[in-house]
Amino acid sequence: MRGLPREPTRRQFVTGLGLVVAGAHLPLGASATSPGARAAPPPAELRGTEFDLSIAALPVNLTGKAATAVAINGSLPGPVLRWREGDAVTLRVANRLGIDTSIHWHGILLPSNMDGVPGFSFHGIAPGETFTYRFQLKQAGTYWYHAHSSLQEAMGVYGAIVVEPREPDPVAADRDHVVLLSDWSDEDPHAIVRKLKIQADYYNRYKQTLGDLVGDARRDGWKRTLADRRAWGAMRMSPTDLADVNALTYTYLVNGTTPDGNWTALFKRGETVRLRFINAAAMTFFDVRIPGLRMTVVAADGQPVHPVSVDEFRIGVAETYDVLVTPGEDQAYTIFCQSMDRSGYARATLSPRPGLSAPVPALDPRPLLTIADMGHGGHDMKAMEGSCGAAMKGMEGGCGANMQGMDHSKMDHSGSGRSAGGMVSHPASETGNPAVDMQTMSPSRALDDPGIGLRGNGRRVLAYADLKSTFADPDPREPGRDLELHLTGNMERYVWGFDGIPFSKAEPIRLNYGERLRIVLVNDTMMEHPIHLHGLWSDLEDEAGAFQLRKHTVNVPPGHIRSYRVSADALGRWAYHCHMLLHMELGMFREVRVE
Ligand SMILES: [Cu+2]
Repeated sequence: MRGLPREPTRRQFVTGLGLVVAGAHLPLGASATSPGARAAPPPAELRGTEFDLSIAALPVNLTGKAATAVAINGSLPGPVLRWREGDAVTLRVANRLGIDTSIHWHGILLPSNMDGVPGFSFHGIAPGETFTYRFQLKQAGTYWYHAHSSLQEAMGVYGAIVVEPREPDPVAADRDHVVLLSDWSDEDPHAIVRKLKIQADYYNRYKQTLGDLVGDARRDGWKRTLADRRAWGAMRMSPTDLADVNALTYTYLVNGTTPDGNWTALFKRGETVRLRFINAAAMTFFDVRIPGLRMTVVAADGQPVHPVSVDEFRIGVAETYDVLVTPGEDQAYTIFCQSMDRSGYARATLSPRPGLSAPVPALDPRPLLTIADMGHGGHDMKAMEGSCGAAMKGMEGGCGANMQGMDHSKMDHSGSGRSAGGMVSHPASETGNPAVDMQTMSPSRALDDPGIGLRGNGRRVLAYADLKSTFADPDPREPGRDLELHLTGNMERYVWGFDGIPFSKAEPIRLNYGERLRIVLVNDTMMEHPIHLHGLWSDLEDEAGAFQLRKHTVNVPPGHIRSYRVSADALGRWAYHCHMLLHMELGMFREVRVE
């Protein structure tokens, strides 16, 4: 058909890159599949208690361009490791690279010297060496593993872990498929870092245009539109900064396969299929749905939850969700995973037979951050008018001056009821600190907010509030103390930290062995930060402060405050960091020492 506003390029076909022209979407049917070579061999599935893994460079071609991945056992992702709860597993990891490497077993409870973080109770694996990991499995569920050395994780060193329960699985399914999502760049991730250091919005080419401005003004009136633009301009930020790196650089993969390659999971009509979603991306959040099917979420981060039926869920970097689907028709269904910034998608197919495909939905409209998202305690656009929820350092004349002419009658400093976090104070280390470019003043505690770009989309979207562990608080002691940490950054300098301090200048966080404490995270930035504590569980609290959900990675959206309980029941030195790989690399990292 010639009716399309713009012909898609081959790269768009292959990579699932969204068309940049607003409103132009190409349904990707079977005819779009190119005969191009598969990028890399698919992962094998390995079972048992003894495993040999080898990390080496691997030539791949994912986008039509030759590139070099770093791969485990010659596949991207590495093999799916199927373990059994209670077993002791032995994993010999051989380094065939010219530089040090490592493997970290994400979400797995184990002794700290088996955790695989170089520098902490482990030296890394030198070139030519083989390191033997050995630990006993104390848990069941869906997890994953990845390198914890330089940026190798972004180059392909990751894979899925499925730990079968010792007792019969309470979740009954006829089939079981791993759906591992990732983001691939032909460009070396170190080059991406260099560009981000020079100009943080290098990869953000979705700047609002004059046309957007006129359109917004028609809709919202010039006064409001210009006030909004002026506020963002004063912040020296862009409301389109939803992802540091987007589909112009990344190709989004399902089990190592491009959208064009159409990874396919089989089913028979009426069967219940368990899909184990793992977000192994370096920098990408995905919004996942399967048009025509409801999904019942049964586990989060490997741990069982009370079943909740949804149309869509957002999966942060490093999170996992297990869902059940029961396809009632003898037809193909698309597993559609659009990037949070709507620049592209990963795509796979659930099908009764190989070779089928279903329509691929259009990308949703690209959401814009509002000033309210930055921490007024509500997420209604009106909440920004006349309010100053987020204070931007360097804003000329302060918030008041910039908000002149705005409607102060709508001022609402109470936020939105129970979800308002109230005013927060900030650590002194943030003051006058060039590594901190903004602070939230009144962060939201809301757990029922599906998140930017998912609100009111007509679908039932999962939120953290929907997820409740099937078990009671595993350590019902009241936390003995609170540890508050602020997630901070400066987008322009592309530096990240806790409390304005990067890892290189920080003291370890010391926990007393056996204590139960509360960690409170305040997001003082405009990006999402999925925070991962190694070695210990993060027991998310509900808005009233009671135990709700056991996780290993807790996402904190912009302008939000979240708290969880931690039992310091494993001695040693543990990594604690944002799982956005480049945020971690550029400072949002701490050592937690349990002693
Ligand atoms: Cu982060």
